[in-house]
Amino acid sequence: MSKNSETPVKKAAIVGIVGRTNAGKSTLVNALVGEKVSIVSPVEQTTRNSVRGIVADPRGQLVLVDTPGLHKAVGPLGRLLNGMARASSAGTDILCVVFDASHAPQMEDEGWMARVARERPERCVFVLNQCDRKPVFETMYRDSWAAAMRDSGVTPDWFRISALTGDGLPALLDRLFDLAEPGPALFDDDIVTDYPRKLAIADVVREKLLARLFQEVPHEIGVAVKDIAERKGEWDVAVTVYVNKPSQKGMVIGAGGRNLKYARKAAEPELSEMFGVKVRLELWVKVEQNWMKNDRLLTEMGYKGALV
Ligand SMILES: Nc1nc2c(ncn2[C@@H]2O[C@H](COP(=O)(O)OP(=O)(O)OP(=O)(O)O)[C@@H](O)[C@H]2O)c(=O)[nH]1
Ligand SMILES: [Mg+2]
Repeated sequence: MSKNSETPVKKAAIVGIVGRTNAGKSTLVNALVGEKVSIVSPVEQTTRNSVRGIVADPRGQLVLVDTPGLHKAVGPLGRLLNGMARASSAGTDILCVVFDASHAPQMEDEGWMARVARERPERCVFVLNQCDRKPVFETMYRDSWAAAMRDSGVTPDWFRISALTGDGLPALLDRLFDLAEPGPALFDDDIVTDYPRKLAIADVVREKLLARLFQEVPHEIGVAVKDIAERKGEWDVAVTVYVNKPSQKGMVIGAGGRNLKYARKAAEPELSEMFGVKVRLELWVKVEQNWMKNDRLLTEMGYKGALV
């Protein structure tokens, strides 16, 4: 046997992580990467960009593409995000559809099943997430798929996991590497994401604000990093939080500025750790009516066009 044939062939694949909003896609990506690359919250439409997380191990490299979750579209941003969600299955080698198994299947879950049956991706896995919560509606998901698949001929593997506790993740990862084809790594093995730093900082600030805001306001805030002033080992970052209406400005700021203060105090240490420099944030709230229709701002936030 030649020396070459004994060397294990490295594999590579782009894995599209799709599913309904709040299924736990970003939590899963972070758990598989082993580091936080994508923000998480109980609020719908948390993820607003395609965020790539990179898993490198001796078997090769998986590029996990976290995407905005499909939801009942409200307003121009909602429609934009749903468009991104639908487009996200294109250009991937493996499609990984994530369901929240602690709730019965909803319209958006069945929408993904119908899409899989129609588009027949060559490689596809179905992930029942949140199995640490009881009851688990596995049978209902399998029945919905049986109704959707008809004669599509697609037979996805099913996995029961908890992205929160890590249960079931090694088996899922093994399967993803099985499905991956031999090929060169797409990114350096020592990076966990190629997400631009301005967008990453804005997302962490938005995550902290979402933890303090409820109901309609979260969907109407947009966060943009305006400037990063770098000194030796220190970054001063100017951040603008856009709201849609004057009444929302006070809600975002909070009594005596407490929401902004909370967001700053929670985000600064996390960002300092993430980038290995001391990060100081300056947060401003600005009313910009219909910012979600403003192409310049949407581009600045990475929701449209080329990334900043
Ligand atoms: N108990 C439990 N909670 C989970 C699990 N996975 C995610 N969650 C929670 O579910 C909520 C939504 O998680 P995300 O990862 O933000 O969901 P998402 O699918 O990325 O949502 P969008 O970005 O809005 O599409 C968060 O509060 C998570 O902590 C899980 O396996 N078990
Ligand atoms: Mg998400």
